[in-house]
Amino acid sequence: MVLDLDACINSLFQRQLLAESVIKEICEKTKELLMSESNVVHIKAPVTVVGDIHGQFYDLLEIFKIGGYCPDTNYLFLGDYVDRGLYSVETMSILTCLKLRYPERVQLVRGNHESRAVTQTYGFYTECMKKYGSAQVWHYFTDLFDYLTLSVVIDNMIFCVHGGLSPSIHTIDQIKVMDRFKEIPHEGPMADLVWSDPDPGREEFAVSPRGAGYTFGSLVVEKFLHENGMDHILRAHQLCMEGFQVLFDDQLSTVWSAPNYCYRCGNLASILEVGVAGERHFNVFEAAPENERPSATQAQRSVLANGASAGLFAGVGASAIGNGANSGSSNGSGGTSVSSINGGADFTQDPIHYFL
Ligand SMILES: [Mn+2]
Repeated sequence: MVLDLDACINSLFQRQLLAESVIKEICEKTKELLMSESNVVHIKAPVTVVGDIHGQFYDLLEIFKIGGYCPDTNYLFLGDYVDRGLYSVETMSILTCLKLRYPERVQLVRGNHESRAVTQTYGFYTECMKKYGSAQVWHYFTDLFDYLTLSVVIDNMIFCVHGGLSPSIHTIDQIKVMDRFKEIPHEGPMADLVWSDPDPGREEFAVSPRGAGYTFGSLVVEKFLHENGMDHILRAHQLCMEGFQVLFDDQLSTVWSAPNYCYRCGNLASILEVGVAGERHFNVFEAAPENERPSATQAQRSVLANGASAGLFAGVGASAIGNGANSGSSNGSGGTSVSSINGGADFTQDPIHYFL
């Protein structure tokens, strides 16, 4: 059977899951596509930049409503597509389809949650088990994660990454020669790119309270931009109550795209529109109204609609709906990995860890 990506995208927009065999094929094809991408993908403005989504699929649909649909709007997603929210599967499915359908117009950067260890603890693994009855879909997507690029440069001016800078990376050329096709290591330059955070109270690098990556200050940012001939760093990874934050005399921005994070933080979200002249505009938005009642009725409707839709349906009910935002903290091995990433702290005691 020929893969009909437009049909897949349509059914996802109608809140219907794809069949496991379809996800397998999409992931295999997308891996091939990503394999040829550099660790630093160069793109041109205009582009709309999206920060953390964390499985908040209804809010992602809102983003397309606000920012425009593909391929009319070019998108750069900065990672953390999965975990925390109730719809990581739908979120990853639609983003993967869009990347495969419009490879030049959609860029997907890897976040620290695009990892086997982290997704076993923070929801994605459990969600895959609930929605498909096996871990296959989780395997397809987490294998795909190993191929996601690490950074994007817009018009040779704006360096974009999920987390931030690394004490062992001085030039963008150094990123280009890294071996990225693997699980995110616990330390080293690849870990730093997805885990680090800016610290406006400092000038240099310091140990990160996350237990992975570093915090970095004003001098680090200035030096990196100067040495690489760039004028801005754009990243995600940190909850911003106003949806975004601009630091270091307009040299670094954080964009956060999960409104009312975990369905309870009460924060705003934003997408950042970068114009052809390099101008930056944060488009701020609130949580989508659909989030208020992700009811069992809704899940049932989705199952019924799926049953009649030409074999795209997964065959297992969308039963993760209504199970609470943090469904996945029970996996022993995942918990151990993440605890060690976090310097031994037992984050599983706290239902929401804003640090991750
Ligand atoms: Mn993150």
